[in-house]
Amino acid sequence: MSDYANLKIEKEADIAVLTISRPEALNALNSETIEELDKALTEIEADDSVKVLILTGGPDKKGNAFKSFVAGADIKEMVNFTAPEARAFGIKASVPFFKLQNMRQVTIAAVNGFALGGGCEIAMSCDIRIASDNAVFGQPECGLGIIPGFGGTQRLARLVGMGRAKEMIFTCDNINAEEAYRIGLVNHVVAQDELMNCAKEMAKKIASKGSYAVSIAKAAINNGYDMDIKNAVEMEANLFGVVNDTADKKEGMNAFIERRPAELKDF
Ligand code: DAK
Repeated sequence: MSDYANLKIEKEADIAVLTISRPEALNALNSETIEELDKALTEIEADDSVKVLILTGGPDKKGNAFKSFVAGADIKEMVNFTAPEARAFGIKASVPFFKLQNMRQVTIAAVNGFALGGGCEIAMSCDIRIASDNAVFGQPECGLGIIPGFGGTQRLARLVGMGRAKEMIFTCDNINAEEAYRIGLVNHVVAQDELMNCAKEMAKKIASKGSYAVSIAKAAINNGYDMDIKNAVEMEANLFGVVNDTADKKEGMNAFIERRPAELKDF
């Protein structure tokens, strides 16, 4: 993997951990970080050995690892944007955000502190969110005179329902991890020192399944979500036909019949 100024990538077996690291700005997303994210996600997606990606935030400048996941887009960069620059920034950022959502690997956000604005939005672009018990979520953009622009007006409503999304976006009130769990914004809340273990255990469990099947299931869920049910179920049937012809299907089903563990080959 390449070297990055604001990202760290570590690999443990078939799991990659991508850490956004701008200690001086609570990991806020500036243009450089967004460009790096795009490049890193392209590299990770092309790496056959990676089955699950965990996204997290690095420590702040005092070394506190649970201060911030991502404190939003970089306000100090955005403050002087012209309208064309703001538009270009949004277009640039939409690419890695969609990559997280649609890449073939499963993406898990391990949310270790503030997930505000673009931080909440990047977590929502991942497949699954696990939060430390001190995590804070919010969409403060309307208080800055802007609106969520990395998909927040769309993904938040899809995850928690329109009423709760509107309340969070219009009031700019932050919510804590328990409330985020209660409304379905996060899948699990765990103690701070359990966060990475929990994310890695889930990643290992997902990686132990047929990764080709998992990636096709991810595509089926994502693509079907905005379709009408009839077309979505037809699309699912077509994808079922694709996985029906794999070595993993033969092995998975024969292993069940022969009462032995399956040895899946990911194709
Ligand atoms: N940008 C830049 N710097 C930030 C930052 C941010 N989002 N958040 C924190 N920092 C910096 C602080 O300025 C401070 O730097 P120094 O003063 O030490 O140099 C350092 O990080 C530590 O922060 P604090 O001193 O403020 O730490 P506290 O514990 O007191 O407070 C906090 C933590 C997270 C509550 C506070 O820092 C805060 O409220 N931060 C801003 C949170 C926020 O409003 N985030 C949303 C940003 S708006 C677009 C698409 C999307 C977006 C924009 C455009 N287009 C399509 C064009 C997205 C917008 C957003 O995300």
